Amino acid sequence: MSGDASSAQARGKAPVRLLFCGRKGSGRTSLANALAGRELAWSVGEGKAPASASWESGGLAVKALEMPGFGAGGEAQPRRFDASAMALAGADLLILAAPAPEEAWSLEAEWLGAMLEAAPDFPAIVCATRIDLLGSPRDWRPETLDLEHPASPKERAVCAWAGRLAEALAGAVPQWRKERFCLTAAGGADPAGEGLGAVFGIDALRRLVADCLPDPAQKHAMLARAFDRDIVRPRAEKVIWTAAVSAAAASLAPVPAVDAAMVATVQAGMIVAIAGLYGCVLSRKTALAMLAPLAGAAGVRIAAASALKLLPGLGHVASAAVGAAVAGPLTLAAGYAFLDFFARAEFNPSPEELRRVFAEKYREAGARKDELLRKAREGLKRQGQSKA
Ligand SMILES: Nc1nc2c(ncn2[C@@H]2O[C@H](COP(=O)(O)OP(=O)(O)OP(=O)(O)O)[C@@H](O)[C@H]2O)c(=O)[nH]1
Ligand SMILES: [Mg+2]
Repeated sequence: MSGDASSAQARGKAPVRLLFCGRKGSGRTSLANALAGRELAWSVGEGKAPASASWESGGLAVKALEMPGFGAGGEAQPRRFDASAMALAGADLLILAAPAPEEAWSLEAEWLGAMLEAAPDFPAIVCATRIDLLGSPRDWRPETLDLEHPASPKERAVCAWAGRLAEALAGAVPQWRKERFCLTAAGGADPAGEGLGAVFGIDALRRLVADCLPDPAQKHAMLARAFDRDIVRPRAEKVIWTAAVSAAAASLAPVPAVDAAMVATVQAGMIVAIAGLYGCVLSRKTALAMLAPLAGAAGVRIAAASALKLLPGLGHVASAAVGAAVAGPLTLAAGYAFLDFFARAEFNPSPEELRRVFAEKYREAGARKDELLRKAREGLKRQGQSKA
C-alpha cells in the first residue's frame, strides 16, 4: 500500500534528471544501473538526444540521461561539447565518469571545462569509476575497503590514483568543486565468475547526488544565466522568425483553407523546436493542443481571410494580404509567448496565462507586420527563381 502511494507520488512529480557523461566505455551505464539497483531498460537516444532510463527510489522519480561517449576518433569535439552543454538545460545534475586505471585526463578536463565554462555554477560530480581495477584486480574486497585510512596495497593504489585524478581536474577546471568527487566500482565481473562484481561507493554517490541537487528555482536562475542569453534565446528567436515568415508565406499562397492548416503545422513545429532547445521533448500533437487556447481571437481572423479567397478576382488579392498580415505576427506572438514560459522551465502554462502573455506579444508583433510580409515575399520570390 505504501509502495503504491510512493509510486503515485513519484509519478506526479517531475523526475530528477541525472546527466551521465564520460568517454566511451567509462562505466556510465553501469553506474546508473547500480544507482537504480538493477539493470535498467534504456531507450536509445535519437540524433543528439541522450539515451535515457527511468526508475523510482524511495518515492523519488529519477531519470538517467546518457550522453554519447566522447573519446577516440577526435570527431567534431567542439560540436559534441556544444550538444552536451545544451543537454545541461534538460538535466539537474551532471555526473562525469572518469575510469580507472586511466592516467591521461586531458579529455575529461577539456570536456568538464567546456561544460562549466558554459554554466559555471552547474552542479557537477566527478565519479571515478572502475576502481576495482587499481592495484591487483583480484584483490577486490569492497566490504573491507577503507579509503579514509589507506593501509593495504589496494587501498593505497586507489587513493594515490584518485588523488592524481582529482588534482589534475581541479588544476585544469577551476569551476569544478573538488569535494564533488567520489570513487565507485559498479560493473566489474564477479571474481566468482557470475553476474556483477560487488559494487563500491554507490551509497556515497547517492548522498552526494542528494547534496548537490539544486532546488528548481536556483537551477533555473543558474541556467538562465548560463544559457538563455548567450545560447538558447538567440536560437529560439531564429526558430520563431523562420516560422513566422513561413506562416506569412503560407498565407500568401493562392489556395484557400490549405493555408490555415499549414500555419498550424508551422506553429506546432516551432513550439516543438523551442521546447527542445530548453530540454523538453514535446510531440507535435501536444504542441497543437498547447496552441488551442490561442485559436480564438486571431485564428478566427485567419479562417475569415481564408474564406475570402473563395471569392473570384479581387477576393484573393484582398484576403492574401489580410491572411499573411495576420499569420506572420500571430506566429511571432505565439513563439515569443511560449518562449517566455519555456525559458522559465514552465512547459505546461495555463490557458489563461498563455492568452494573457500572447495578447501582450501580439500587440508588439503588430509592429513587425511589414517586415514579416517583406521577408515572406522575398522568400517566395527566391523559391520561384530557384524553381524556374
Ligand atoms: N571492472 C569493472 N568494470 C566495469 C565497471 N563499470 C563498468 N565496467 C565495465 O566496463 C565496460 C563499459 O561499461 P559501461 O557501463 O557500459 O560503460 P559506458 O560508459 O556506458 O559505455 P558505452 O555506453 O559503451 O560507451 C563494461 O564491460 C562494464 O562491465 C567497474 O566498476 N569495474
Ligand atoms: Mg553506455
